[in-house]
Amino acid sequence: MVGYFYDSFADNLILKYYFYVHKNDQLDSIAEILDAAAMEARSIDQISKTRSIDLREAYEIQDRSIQRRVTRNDSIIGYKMGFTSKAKMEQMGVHDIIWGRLTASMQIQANGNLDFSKYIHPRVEPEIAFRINKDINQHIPAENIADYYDAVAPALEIIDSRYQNFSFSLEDVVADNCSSSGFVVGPWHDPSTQLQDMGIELWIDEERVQAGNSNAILGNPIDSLIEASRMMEKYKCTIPAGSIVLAGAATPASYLASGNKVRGVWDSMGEITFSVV
Ligand code: OOG
Ligand code: MG
Repeated sequence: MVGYFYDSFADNLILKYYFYVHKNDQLDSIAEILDAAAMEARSIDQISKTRSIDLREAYEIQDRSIQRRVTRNDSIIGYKMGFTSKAKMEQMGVHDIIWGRLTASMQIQANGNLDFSKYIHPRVEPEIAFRINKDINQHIPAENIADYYDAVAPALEIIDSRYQNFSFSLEDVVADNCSSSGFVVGPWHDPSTQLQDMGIELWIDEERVQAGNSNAILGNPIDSLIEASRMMEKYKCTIPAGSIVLAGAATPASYLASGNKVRGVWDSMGEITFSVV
């Protein structure tokens, strides 16, 4: 009897170890596939069509795929929130707040150029950025959140899902670093800038393609930073002082084409432009 219990206990451990090693290898290989797709600007099938991954595993894949860039001398300089507005949730059919990482090589200078050949099917969306001045690794209550950033700025995010047709499940998009592939930050403003009820427009060439209001971002863009802090606690991560945090788009995203001149306009924070070349 004792032997039987011992044996089944040992078998169980071996089985658990086997699944652990196997899962670990699987997460690594998905991270490698997503990293290669991003680097080669090549779309791939949705992961969820052939493999079942849960949300924690999706964040683990995201972490590992971004770490692959870091080993190639890129560095994480910020974080992005996604699906913080109804406009975005409805456009993409995903209804949970997500977060991803921004690396130095993803940054495009204001008035600079975006090289279209490095993207698959890029879209642009208007956002608001926070500059963090104190590590965030736990849920920060609303009354203290102002202690954690020292500037705010208008920002544009370039998203470029690595999945065909920009279609994905929640787990797929998280594994794919929440589609993030570029961002432009405009001039930094005083942290006391009123972020609520700010009109935001997106222009491509001579056409106004999106018009919205900052209240679309969770009712108040600051709430997106609070959400980011909650995520950091949940996933045991830290947003270090000095990081940029993007609050999420206030409007749906618009597709880019070679030759486009893109302009975002924020009431009381000015404009950002870039060109697609
Ligand atoms: C996912 C990223 C969502 C936002 O601002 O809501 C996002 C996507 O739309 O592909 O960045
Ligand atoms: Mg975004």
